[in-house]
Amino acid sequence: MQVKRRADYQPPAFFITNVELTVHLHPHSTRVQSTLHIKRNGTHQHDLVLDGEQLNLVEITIDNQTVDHHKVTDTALIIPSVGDEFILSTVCTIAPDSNKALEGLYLSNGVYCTQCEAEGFRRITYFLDRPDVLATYQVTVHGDKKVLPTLLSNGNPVDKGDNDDGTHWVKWHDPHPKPSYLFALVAGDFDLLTDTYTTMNGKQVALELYVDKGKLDRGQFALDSLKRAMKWDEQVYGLEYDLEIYMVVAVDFFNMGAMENKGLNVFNSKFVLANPATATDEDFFNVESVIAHEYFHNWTGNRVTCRDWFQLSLKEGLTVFRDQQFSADMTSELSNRIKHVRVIREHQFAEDASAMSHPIRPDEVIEMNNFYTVTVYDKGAEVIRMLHTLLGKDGFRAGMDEYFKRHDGQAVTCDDFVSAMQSVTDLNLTHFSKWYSQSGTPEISVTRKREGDKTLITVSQRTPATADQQEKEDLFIPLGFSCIDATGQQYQDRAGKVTNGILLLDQQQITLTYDQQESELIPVVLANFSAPVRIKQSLDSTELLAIFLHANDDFNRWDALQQLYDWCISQYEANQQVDETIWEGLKSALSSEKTNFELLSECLIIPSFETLCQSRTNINVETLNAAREQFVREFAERFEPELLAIYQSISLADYHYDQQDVIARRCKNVVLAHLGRLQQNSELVQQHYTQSDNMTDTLGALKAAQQGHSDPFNALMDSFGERWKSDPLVLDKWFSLHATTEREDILSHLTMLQAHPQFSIENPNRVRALIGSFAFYNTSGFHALDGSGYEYLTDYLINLDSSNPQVAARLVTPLTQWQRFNKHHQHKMKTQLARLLEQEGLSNDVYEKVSKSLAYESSAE
Ligand code: B3K
Ligand code: ZN
Repeated sequence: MQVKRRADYQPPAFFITNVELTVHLHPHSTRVQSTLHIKRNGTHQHDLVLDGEQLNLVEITIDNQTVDHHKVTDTALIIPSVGDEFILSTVCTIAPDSNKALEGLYLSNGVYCTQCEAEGFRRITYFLDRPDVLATYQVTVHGDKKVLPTLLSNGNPVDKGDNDDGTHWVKWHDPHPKPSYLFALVAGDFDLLTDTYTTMNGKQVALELYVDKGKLDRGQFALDSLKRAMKWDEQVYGLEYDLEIYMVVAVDFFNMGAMENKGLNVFNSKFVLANPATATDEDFFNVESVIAHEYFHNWTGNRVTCRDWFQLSLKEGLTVFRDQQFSADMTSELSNRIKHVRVIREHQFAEDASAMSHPIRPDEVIEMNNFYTVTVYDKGAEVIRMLHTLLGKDGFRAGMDEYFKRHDGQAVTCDDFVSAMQSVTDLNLTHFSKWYSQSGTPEISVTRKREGDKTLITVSQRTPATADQQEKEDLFIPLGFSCIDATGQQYQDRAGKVTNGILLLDQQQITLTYDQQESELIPVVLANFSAPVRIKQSLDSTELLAIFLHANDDFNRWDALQQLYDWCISQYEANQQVDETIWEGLKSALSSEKTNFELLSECLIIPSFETLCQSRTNINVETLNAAREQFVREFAERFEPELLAIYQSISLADYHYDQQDVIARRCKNVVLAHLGRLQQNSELVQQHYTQSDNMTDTLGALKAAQQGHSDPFNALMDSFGERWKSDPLVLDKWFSLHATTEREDILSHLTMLQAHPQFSIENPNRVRALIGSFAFYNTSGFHALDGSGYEYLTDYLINLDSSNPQVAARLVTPLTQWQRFNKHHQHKMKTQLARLLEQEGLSNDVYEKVSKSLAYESSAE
C-alpha cells in the first residue's frame, strides 16, 4: 500500500487545458472517446503519466499519429518522449453494470451516473486525475433514446440530435475550467420538476430536478430549498450563480449524501425526496441543508478548488460552516448548534481518540476516500467558525471577499485561505493556523482559588498525544467565558481579559482575578461551543443547576444539564444514589422552561451512550448501559405527571414543516419517548401512532414503543413494515429501528432482515440503515460480551468489502474505536480486526483503517 504525503506535493508535470469526451453508453461496454489538449508544465523531460484504473484501452493517438511506445499498468498509462504541446486521443471501454463500488460510471436502478470525487474520473478515462489540473469540458453523450431519454453532463446543453440506430445524443459545454473530480454524466428516464431563479443581477437560471418516475410529489421541497440557498448566498456572501442551468439528479445508489459536480449535482435520493407522509422533520431539514451545501460548493469548492486532496477541508470545512449558517438562518440557532455539538462530541472526539486521528488538513493518506471524515468536515467547520468569532461577521465577510478576489479560478491551499483572512485583520493568525496541522482534542481545565480579597480563576490548556502525533503545542483558543454567582449575578475580571464574552487563550494558561465575593464564583465556560475542546472543571450539582437557571447563553444552559445527567449516571455506575435534592432541582429547572419547547426538548434528551463514552475510559459497556437505562427509567417515573402535562399542552393542527410546528412536534415526541418506557402509557403511544398524519409523529411513536414493552412495538412495526413495503427509502427507518432494538436474538433477527425483498447489499442506504445502525447504535447487541456482535459485523464487512470498499471502510469505524472500552471488549474487538486484516484482497480503504487501528498502542491499553 502506498502512503501519500502532503509534504511530497509536486505541481503537475503537464496541464490538460481542454477535454472533449464522446461517450456511447452501454451496460457492459460503454465506449469513452477522449481528446485532451495537453501542455508540458516547464522544461523537464518526464514521461506523460496518466491515471487510469479498470479501463480497457482500445485506441491511442497523439496528434492523429498512432502511438506504440506507451505502457499500460493497473493504475496508469505511461507515454515517454511526448512533445511540449499536443493532442492525445484515446478510446477506452468500461463496464458500468459491474461497477458495485459506485465510483466512476455506474448503473443505479437503470440510471447511468458518475461519482468522480476524489479519484473516480480515472475509472472513466485516462487523465491527470488530480484537483490542480483544470480544464474546460465538452461532452457528447450517446444513448438509447427510449431507455435513456435524458442525457446530461456539466454546463450548458449546446446541441443534440438523433442517430439512425435508435440512439440519440446531447452535447454539453462547461465554460468554467474545472478539475476532473467535478465531472458528471447522468442518463436515464426521469420525471422532471422545473423552475427558474432570477439572480441578483437579473440573470435567469433554469432549475431542473430529476427524480425517479412517479416521485414528482416528493421533489418540490428540494427545489424550493435550492432557491432559498441561492438567495441566501447572494445576500450573505454576495455570491451569484454562474451558469444558465442548475441541475439536481436523485439516484438510489450513492455512497455519500450528494456531490457538487459543476452545474449537475448528483444526490442520494434520501436527500432530495421528501413529503410529509414519507419524510420526518429531520429529513426535511437534511434535504434543505444538503441541497444548500452542494449549492454553496459552487463557489467554495468549484470556483476556488483544492490544490491537492490534503487540502480537502479548504472546501469542506468552509462549506459545512456555510451550510450551518444557512440552516441556522432558515430554522433556529440553538437547536442547530446543539446538533453540531453532538456530532463533534459523539463522533469527532472519538475519531481523534482513535488510530484514525488526523489534523483537519491531514499529512498522510493511503486511501483518500477514508478522509471524508468528521474531522475534515465538522471540526474543519468549527475552525472556520472560530475564525468567524475572531474576525466578527463583517471581518469574516471581508476575508471571504478577498479570498475570492485572489483565488477565483484557482486550485489553492488552506494556507492561502488563512492568508486571505489575515489580510483583513490586525490579529496575527500565525498561531491560530496551528489548528490546521495539529490533531487531537484540547482539554481546558478551569480551577478556582480564593486568595485574600480576591478569587483567582485559572484556565489552562493541554492537548493529549494522539495516534498520529506525540508532541502537541498550545493552541490559540477563543473561549466563551463568563462568571456568575449562585444568584446569577455576573462578574468581570479585574484586568478585563474577557472581552465580548471571549477569553483568548493563546498560551498554556491564563489566570483571571476577580474581586472577593460573599459567595463562590461559578465560571461559565465555552458559550455557544466557541471551540472544539473538552472542558475539565469540577462543578457540583448546585452549581450546574445555577448555570442552567442563570447563564446568558442557552448552549451553556443546555450543557450544564447534560453534565448533571452525566454525573447522575456515573452515580448509578458506582452503585450510588442520586440525592432527592437533585431530582427536585431537576424538576424545578425543567418546569421553569415548560413552555420554551425548543430548549426544553433539547434538555429532555439524556446524553447518548456514545456521548457518555467521551467522559469515561476503560468502559464496562454493560455497567454504563445499565446505569444509563436506570437513570432514564427513573427520570420517566419521577417526572411522569409533568411529562404528561407537557404532552397534553402541545396540540398541533395539520402537518406543516414550519419552525414553530417543528419545535413543538419535536418536544412532543421527545416527551413521548420518555413516557413510552412506562407500560401504562402504551395506549398513548399507540394512539400517537394511529392519529399521526405525518412521518415525524409516526416514527416518534415507533421510537417510543421501542423504549417500552415488546408486544405493542412489534405490532406497530409490523403495521409500518406492511404499509411501506414498496418504499425502500421509508423502509430504511424501519430497518434502522429493528437494528437498534435491544433483544436477545438480535443477530438472527438481522440475518432475517437481510433476506427482506427490499434489502440489498449493493445499496449503501440499506446497508447503513441495517448494518450501520446496529454497529453504531445498538449498544447491547454490538458489544455483546461474547463478542458475537463484533464477529457479525466482521463477517458482513468481509463480504461487503469485495464489492463496495468505501462503505465497508465507513462501517468498520466502531470496531476501530476499541480503545475506549475495557480489556475484555478491546480483546474481542481486536480479534475481529485481526481477522479482517488477514483477508486476501482486502481493499486499501479497509486496510488503512484496520492496520492503523491494530498498530495503535493507546494509553487505554
Ligand atoms: N464532495 C462530496 C463528497 C465526495 C465523497 C468522495 N468519496 C460531497 C460533499 O461534501 O459535498
Ligand atoms: Zn461538501
